[in-house]
Amino acid sequence: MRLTRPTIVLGIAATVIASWMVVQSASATAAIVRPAKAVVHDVNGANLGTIVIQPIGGKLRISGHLTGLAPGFHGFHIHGVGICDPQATDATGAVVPFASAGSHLNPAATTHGHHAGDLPLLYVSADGTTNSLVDSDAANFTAIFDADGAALIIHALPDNYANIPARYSAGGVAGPDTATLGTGDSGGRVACGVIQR
Ligand SMILES: [Cu+2]
Ligand SMILES: [Zn+2]
Repeated sequence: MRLTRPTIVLGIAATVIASWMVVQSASATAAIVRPAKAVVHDVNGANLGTIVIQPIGGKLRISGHLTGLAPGFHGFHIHGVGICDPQATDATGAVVPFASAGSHLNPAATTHGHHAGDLPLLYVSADGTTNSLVDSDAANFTAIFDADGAALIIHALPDNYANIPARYSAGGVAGPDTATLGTGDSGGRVACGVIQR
């Protein structure tokens, strides 16, 4: 068949429209992944603020403003269970606030400092406020929104990310011990927020 000029023009137009429709449907799919959020409470139930978790370009942007925290540096992690119970108990029955949130989010079974849930320290000013903004490519919504969910936890103490040089060891223990490798010695859990869609 001999193609006329109008047929070729129409063919090109149809191709352009089809390409445009593919782009439109791809952006519509991306728009379905809405931000998650965590409303953070302290052990007394006071609302300290909200952290938003937004997927951007294959990373999670974790941002928010919190108040009512003790000044200084605090360990800050995503923990692997979405339960923030200030009256949670350990195996001995002792109350350990927010122990219900489990350990650091860690689907790849690595050591602390490499957990998917490990985040940079929160720095809290003398007025008890902090603005946090971090882009993480270690965590993702698949791990966060698994069957038992996940929670953001703020600790009482700074996190050392298991970065204990071997020269600090004593008594034949080389470098960080199991507690350091598990949690970075960031102490008790002072605030918690369940991550929700
Ligand atoms: Cu933690
Ligand atoms: Zn960790």
